[in-house]
Amino acid sequence: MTIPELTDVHAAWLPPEAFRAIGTRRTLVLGEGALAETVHAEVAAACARYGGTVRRTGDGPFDLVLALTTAGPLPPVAAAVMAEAGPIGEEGHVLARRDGVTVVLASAPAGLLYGLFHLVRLGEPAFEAARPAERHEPATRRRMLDHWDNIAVHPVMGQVERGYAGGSIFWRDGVLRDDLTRVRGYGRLLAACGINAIAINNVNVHATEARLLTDRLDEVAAIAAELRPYGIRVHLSVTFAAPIVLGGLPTADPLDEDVRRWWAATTARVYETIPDFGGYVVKADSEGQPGPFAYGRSHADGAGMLADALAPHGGVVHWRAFVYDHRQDWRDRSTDRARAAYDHFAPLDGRFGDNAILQVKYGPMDFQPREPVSPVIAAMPGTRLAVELQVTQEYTGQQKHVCYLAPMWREVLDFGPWGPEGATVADVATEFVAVSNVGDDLYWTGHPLAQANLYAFGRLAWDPRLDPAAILDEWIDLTFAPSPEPLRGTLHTMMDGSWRTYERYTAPLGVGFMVRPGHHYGPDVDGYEYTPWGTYHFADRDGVGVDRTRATGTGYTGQYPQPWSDVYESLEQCPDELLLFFHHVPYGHVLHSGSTVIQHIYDTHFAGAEEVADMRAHWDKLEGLVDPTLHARVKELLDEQLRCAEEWRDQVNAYFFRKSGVPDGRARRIP
Ligand code: GCW
Repeated sequence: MTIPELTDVHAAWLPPEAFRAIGTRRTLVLGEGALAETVHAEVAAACARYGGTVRRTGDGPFDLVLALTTAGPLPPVAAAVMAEAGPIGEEGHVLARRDGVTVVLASAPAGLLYGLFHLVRLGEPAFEAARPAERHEPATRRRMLDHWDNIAVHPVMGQVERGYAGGSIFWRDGVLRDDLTRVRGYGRLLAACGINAIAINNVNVHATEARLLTDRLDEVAAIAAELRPYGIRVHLSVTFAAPIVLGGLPTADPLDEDVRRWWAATTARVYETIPDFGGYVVKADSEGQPGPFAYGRSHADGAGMLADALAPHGGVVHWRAFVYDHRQDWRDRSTDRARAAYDHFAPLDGRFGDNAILQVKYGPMDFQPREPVSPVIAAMPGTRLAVELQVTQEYTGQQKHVCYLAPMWREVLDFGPWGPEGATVADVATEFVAVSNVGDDLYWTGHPLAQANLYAFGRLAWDPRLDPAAILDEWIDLTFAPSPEPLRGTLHTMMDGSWRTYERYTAPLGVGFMVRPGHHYGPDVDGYEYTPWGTYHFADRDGVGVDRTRATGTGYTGQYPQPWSDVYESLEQCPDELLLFFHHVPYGHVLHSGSTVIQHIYDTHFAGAEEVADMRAHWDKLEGLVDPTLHARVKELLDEQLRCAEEWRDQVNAYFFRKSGVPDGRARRIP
């Protein structure tokens, strides 16, 4: 096992400096297994740089002991910690410091690896005061990223669908990259924030990519080999039509015996090649992808067939709930895209097996900067649910805009589907999945500050109760180590509120979209208004918003349990930030904030653009305090963010001024 030396890419949150505290110590690594070897190699590399020592046996003295509880005679200090700690879960670890020795104990090698990265996050304080034994365990077993990478460059979507960070780290122009060192480095970054699974290819599975399941399986195996030393299992997006397009069968009917046999045999071959393969991801009957509806079968039938093929090998299927009519008639006011996932899936609760996981986007539409939480999450108590987030910034500035998303995810995770006192989304979700924002870019994520979103997703997937502001500081401290002031505080100020800033200058009050069709960047208020996509705002001279009430609208509010069903139904109670998602209101409607809807639109759009100007001014002050290339990249992107925010401001304000004829109460210039 060698630590990947990446010279042509930014170190992200693992610069050498992050290992200084460990690299200057005398360390004992006790335990066997591939991931224990990784831990040893990491410590050895840090010691080679900073002058410390690492041993696999002996009496010490040691400053740091990283040990498996099964590793035979533990040094007395570690044995004492073990007695205090009690049982430790498979990926968990216990951290303590006593008698001048820092001890990390785990019952399995994966726990040791996460314990090591915990020390990296702590830095020097891990070796200072005594600490009682603290136990750290992930909240969920699987913490997963989905890549929407293609093998062959797609004529419209490119190498990575909704990718804003260059090409794919796996494939280039139709072939697997020769040098996969960066994939290994990626695995290392992911392990350091707690992620342990990746689906490597796009859920829209095109002809070339379909073959990863069969004759291109060696490519999947090669990627898996790079990620394995960091405890990451590989999953594959497969096409539901695989028995036809790869197997030559006349049907893909999930209840057909030949089809079922084909999947069983094909899956067995996958496991012969990749014994720790994670499983399949499926987008079926969605945006043109094939699925069980063609055979009059349900999504439970489809998922069940794949779950059965995977079960003997310990694999899982992630079945996406993103199923809706993308060819709707905009004149038809009865069809509501927001209703679709619930209408399709809620009746199937209890029909997905133990190794089938229903993967639900956090909102009912499509990764907008503001949506209510999907009602599917409350509706399927008998189903394993993965809540899907989007780290790639499709609708949140495409990695040209600073938009730190963890505060939005915090709101989603804290939402109580049965009311503020009850269980939260974080309690209900079996696991968290997010669409990755990584490509072959120098900074991994295009915008260097977009790395924070990837890091924060991993940390929240590990512990969904973490505070986004604390995660942000953790990320800043690691990435810009030693991050002196004013660097630390300035970055925090720029990023912490950036999602709300983004919300202010884009679509108002939860109505969503208003983006340019197709690529989804920049404003176009009516861009989707007369299209088949089901994403409308219904603005006219009198008002704006979508009536989703039971009384007079699409009835979507009825998909929520109480109290939300009534809260969202009620014009008086509906929270301001979601008002236009649920109600069509006159421009003069007065919000809880005291402002009218039209004045709110003007005020937030002026404020949002001003906040971006402030952000840019803050960044200018950091010149000379961060790497000049990174500074220049962010500066250039902030110029673009400001240009774009002003364009949003002016288009949205002008649009609503022209529709409503209501002037700005503060008489600012609206073009
Ligand atoms: O947000 C939409 C994107 C599509 C994507 C789809 C999905 C992969 O615009 O590009 O397809 O969601 O989640 O399947």
